[in-house]
Amino acid sequence: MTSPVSYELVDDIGVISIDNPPVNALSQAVRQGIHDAIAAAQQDASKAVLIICDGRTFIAGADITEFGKPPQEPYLPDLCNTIEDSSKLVVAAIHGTALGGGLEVAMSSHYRCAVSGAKVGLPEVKLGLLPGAGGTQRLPRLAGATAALDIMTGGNPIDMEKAATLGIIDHIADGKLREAALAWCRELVQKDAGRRKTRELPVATVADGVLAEYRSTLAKRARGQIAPQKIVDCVEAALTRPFAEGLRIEREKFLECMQSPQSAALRHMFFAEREAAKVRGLSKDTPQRDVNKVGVIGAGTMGSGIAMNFANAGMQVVLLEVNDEALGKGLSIIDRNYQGGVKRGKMSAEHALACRGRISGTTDYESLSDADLVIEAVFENLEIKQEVFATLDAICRQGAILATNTSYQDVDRIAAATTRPQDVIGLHFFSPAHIMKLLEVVRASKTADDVLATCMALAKKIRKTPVVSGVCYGFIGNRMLGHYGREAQLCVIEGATPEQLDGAMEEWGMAMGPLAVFDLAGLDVGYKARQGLPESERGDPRASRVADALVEMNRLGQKTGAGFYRYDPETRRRSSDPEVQALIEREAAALGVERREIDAGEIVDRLLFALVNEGMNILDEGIAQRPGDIDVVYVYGYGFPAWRGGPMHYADAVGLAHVLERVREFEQRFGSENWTPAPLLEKLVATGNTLAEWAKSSSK
Ligand code: 3H9
Repeated sequence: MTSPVSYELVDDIGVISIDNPPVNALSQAVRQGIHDAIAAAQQDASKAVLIICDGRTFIAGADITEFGKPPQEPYLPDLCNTIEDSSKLVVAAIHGTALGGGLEVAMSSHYRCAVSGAKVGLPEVKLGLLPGAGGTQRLPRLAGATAALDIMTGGNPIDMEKAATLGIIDHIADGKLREAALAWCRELVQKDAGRRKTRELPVATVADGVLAEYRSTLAKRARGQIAPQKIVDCVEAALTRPFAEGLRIEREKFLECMQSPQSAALRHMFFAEREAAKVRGLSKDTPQRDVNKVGVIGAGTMGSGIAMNFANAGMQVVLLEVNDEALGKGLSIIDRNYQGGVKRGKMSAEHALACRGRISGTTDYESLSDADLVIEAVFENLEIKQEVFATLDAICRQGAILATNTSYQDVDRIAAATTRPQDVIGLHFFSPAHIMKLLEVVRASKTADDVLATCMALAKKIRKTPVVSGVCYGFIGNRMLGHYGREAQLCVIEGATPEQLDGAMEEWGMAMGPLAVFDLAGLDVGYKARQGLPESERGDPRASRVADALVEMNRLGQKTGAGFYRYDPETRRRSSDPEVQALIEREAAALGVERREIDAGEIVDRLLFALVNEGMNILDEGIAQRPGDIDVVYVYGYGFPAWRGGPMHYADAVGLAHVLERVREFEQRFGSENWTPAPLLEKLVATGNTLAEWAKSSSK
């Protein structure tokens, strides 16, 4: 097998080139190749050594696919020390993204140059890890402890301007990187620049209390996560101990992180997100339709947010409403959102203006006749949606993609209102649509392959994380949520207060408890959805008693200042409300429920295993392609903590046998209406398989 690393002498510079697509990850072969090339350079006529990469990027990190397997020599921390100890001067030349182990290799080099568009970062924290090849010790020496903490605990890459200011990059290369870097190497040799070992640089001390303050901020910002706190421990070691001792501490903490369930969950999410973008049975070279002009029907909160996504990605958008007043309201929502983005520093005023300039409004369907994609975001009512699609069928050009943003309705029935069901698809955005990352792409029974392929690619263009769902009531996310929400509300009827209920879920890691989420979304949304269903399909009638009563009292949630909680009009802080407690107790009495203490363990298990059990049914029916897709839906759309890995990974992590045991116990206690073990769960437990194993075998 040929090595992904080559070494050659270009005059008096030894050039180490790495070519390991797609992102030049530091696999064993790459590490070995660099190791051998550095060894060769010690013996030859080179005066300096250049490390450079082919393809789209400098090394983007350790090879994540090797994690969890027995480690193979040469180990990355040793390789970094070998580079730093080289008797020949070593220069790293960066393009694309030098991330994780990639930046650690660069920081072990004696000098670093980069093209101006490159980025550097230490994103290990996003995998539940810390930089484990000297990064926690070298970065504080180059950039100072505070900047290093920001970079390592945030995990986001920084641009060259910042990297150069912080002293991470020494030289910005103009023109072609290879030539420019070679020229700079020669300049360094001529100047007799000498080997500048990062490990020998002093670390500037920080004021008393800085680390303690950092720890307490992280305890809130990264609640429940272990890696960020361990990064602070390592920086403390960099500040107070000799380099070698710091490296030893880093190694110890890195291994603790690597073995943690949190890192396993986050690594699972990394691959699940990328896997979700792939549609089984759809070949990579499925043709795609051109989408330049987008129509959005309905300028409510949802439609306005949807329009912004496409404008932000450079497409022309026409927003349609029934009358000028509604249209004006929608356009002012958009103006406010852009102003908010500029105020929060998310985009420049010029960029916001350019994006806003791509959105125009209309009340005339004819304006959509030349659109390449039209997304309907009107009222959640099947008949109204069918009418809209019949109109679109009459007006839109042949080949236009007709999408519905419905959260619940049957996309096949919507498609049947047209003469071109092959062009119809569901694009389910999550509120606020210009911010939330998730996009459920609903493949109806007649959706054409090129329509699906186009929408998956388009999702990436508008910076969403797409997940394909089949057609069913609520698709993946909301169908499962129905079960989670039911258990939440039943726990409240049976004895938990709203604060206990939400507190238990937030303590476990959810961004927000379910009742607070209902209040945020508006209690009228669920109310209307329930009213739209025949009584036989509304689920356990006891569950929604309190929510229905709240809506009837015009307590619709945050928008009316009160729902399950009261909200401070200024800060939106929630507080408990004795009136709600009295209502809950009245409803419980009316249902003949004797209220009892419910502990956090029961709350968490009932809510999460209700999700998991329904997730199993969704997999069995082929609504979701794989368990990881469901996890992506929950992490990106429902505030599920990524470090728990999504509900399906969580089920594997606690053990499917345990999940089944609890589901059976709940079936006995609460009845089989709500708690029938999913056949797939029973099957997997009977065969002793995990969901991950099942997913692997069913993808073959
Ligand atoms: C680390 O370095 C630890 C060290 O401190 C210490 C060690 C001792 N490994 O994202 P994309 C695959 S931890 C293996 O779609 P983009 C990815 O799965 C690491 N595979 O492209 C996908 O495969 P497929 C720290 C990797 O252009 C393909 O490459 N580094 C790795 O949108 C394309 O990926 C990171 O955490 C990897 N490291 O974005 C960086 N990275 O085509 C992680 C990617 O089969 N990577 N793949 O689905 C990224 O953030 C993005 O991939 C990157 C490119 C920004 C580089």
